[in-house]
Formats: sequence, structure tokens, C-alpha cells
Amino acid sequence: MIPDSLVMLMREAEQIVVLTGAGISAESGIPTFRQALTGLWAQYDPTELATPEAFRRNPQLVWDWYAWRREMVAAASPNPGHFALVEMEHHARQFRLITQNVDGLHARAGNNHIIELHGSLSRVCCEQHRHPADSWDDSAERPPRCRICDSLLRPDVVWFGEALPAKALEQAFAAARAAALFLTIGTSGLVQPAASLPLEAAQAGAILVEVNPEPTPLSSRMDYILPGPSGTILPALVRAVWPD
Ligand code: BJW
Repeated sequence: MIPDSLVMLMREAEQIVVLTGAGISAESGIPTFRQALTGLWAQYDPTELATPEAFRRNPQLVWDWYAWRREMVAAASPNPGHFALVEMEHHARQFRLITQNVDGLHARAGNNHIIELHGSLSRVCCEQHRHPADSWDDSAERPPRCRICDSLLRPDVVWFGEALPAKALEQAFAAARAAALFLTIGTSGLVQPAASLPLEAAQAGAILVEVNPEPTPLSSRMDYILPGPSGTILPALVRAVWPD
């Protein structure tokens, strides 16, 4: 299942860089971003809720959607795919993990070198000045208001049309350019600028590997495709490369 040539390349790679998307958390029971929602949220399209316009139009709806997701993530656990990346970090000479996910499951699994491109569900800040809020009471007004400037609180995540955190973005592109081997795991490769990272890595000479049960717009650029769920493929990959 894992080509011998890939095993050798991974063993010898000076720096392994990984980009993850929602697919790696699918086996933890967290729906992917472009998967239709079920239950209470079935009538909404996530790509239409994750926008500043949606928040301006209906802040309570967007706040409640994130509260629901925060609870779902708190009840979930990292899966074998997350844990395989902890092993990979342990064995690789140098390792960087770039994630588009806001669920914090990589950190909970035990990875150390994580670059979060799209923020974090666990942080909340105010709409106007991005003042961080450590605690909030949403029993009265939802969203609650910032204690400093009275603007509405929002999740500290990156919505469409918003700039990614400058430092994280800079670190991610630097890591991509330094990669000997770049793994793209569980992402549809549709959202920029994250989707440009594998191409930046390839331009600088990296070998590209994709782990995904479905083909993506990035698939044609890959050197290796490992089709299947990351919770199965990644543990098999780590076992093949570092058997002991
Ligand atoms: C499995 C699996 C299993 C299933 N195992 N795999 C250039 C060209 C065109 C457009 C743009 C461009 N540059 C910028 C844009 C606009 C826009 C964009 O990219 N639009 C495209 C959709 C066309 N980008 C932006 O707006 C970005 N901002 C920006 O560029 O700002 C510029 C600026 C500069 C200065 C000032 C101001 C502005 C921001 C993008 C922010 C994205 N935010 C979100 C929400 C985050 C918060 C939240 O989670 O609510 O990020 S949207 C959503 O998409 C989320 C995800 O991180 C992101 C990527 O999704 P992902 O992870 O790929 O998930 P899915 O669901 O799409 O795919 C899952 C995959 O898993 C699938 O392939 C499955 O097959 C697979 N899978 N089970 C492995 N078991």
C-alpha cells in the first residue's frame, strides 16, 4: 500500500512539512467543512456562515453555530490520524505541522510544532478591536459584548475575505519552501492561500504527497497519492517508514 520509494524519501527527508484540513478530524466525528450539516444546522451552508457578512446580518446565528461546534469538539477526541502525526514529529529530522483546522485536536494529540492558519475555536475576541476575551456570559445577550469596548464578541477564526494571521502565514510559507517532503492531508485544496502551500513547496523542490479518500484540484500536482481515510493511511505510513 505504501510505495517503497516513498518510504525511503520520508526516512531521508531533512524536513517534513504537513498541511491538514477538516478531513483529518472526520474520523473524530467532526463534520468536514464542505460536508452537508445534519440535525439543527441542516438548512445552513457552512461556507455561508463563516463570513463577516453572515455575522453582520445575523450575529446570534453565527455565534450559536460556533458554540455548537465548540461543544462538539470538546466532546471529541483525536483519532489515529492525529496520533500518527505525533509519531511523525517524533521521528522526522525536522517537522512542521500547518493546519487549517480550528478544532485544536493536533495539540490535544500531542504535536508541538503547529502553525494555525485559520485561528482557533477556543479563542474569542471582539469584533471591533480584536480584544481577547478569556471568559464570557452568553446567558443574557448572544453574542455577549466586549468588556473593554462594548462591541460584539466573535470567534477568533479567519472568515472568507479576512487576512490570515501574518506571522502564521509567514511561517507557513517559509516552512513550505524549506520542505523536502510536503504532505497534504484531508483538505479539499479549494481555499486560498492555504491551497498554494503545496505548490510553493514543489516549486522549491519538495516531493508532494496527498492523503485523501477523494481526488482534489491538487491531485494532478502530486508525486504520490495515498487514497483513503487518514485514520488508516497515516498509521500505516508511519509504521512503514519507522517500523520500530
Ligand atoms: C478526508 C476524510 C478522511 C474526508 N481522511 N480526508 C485566490 C483565488 C481565489 C480566491 C481567493 C484567492 N485568495 C483569496 C481568495 C478568497 C478566499 C478563497 O480561498 N476562496 C475560495 C473558496 C475560492 N480566501 C480567503 O478569503 C482567505 N483570506 C484571504 O485570502 O484574505 C486576503 C486578505 C489580505 C489582506 C487583507 C484582507 C484580506 C481566508 C480564508 C479563510 C477560510 N476560513 C474557513 C473558516 C475558518 C473558521 C471555521 O472553521 O469556521 O476555513 S472556510 C473553511 O475552508 C475553513 C477550512 O479551514 C477551509 C478549508 O477547508 P478544508 O479543510 O479543505 O475542508 P473541506 O471540507 O473543504 O475538505 C475536506 C476534505 O477532507 C475533502 O477533500 C474530503 O475528501 C477529505 N476527507 N474524510 C482524509 N477520513
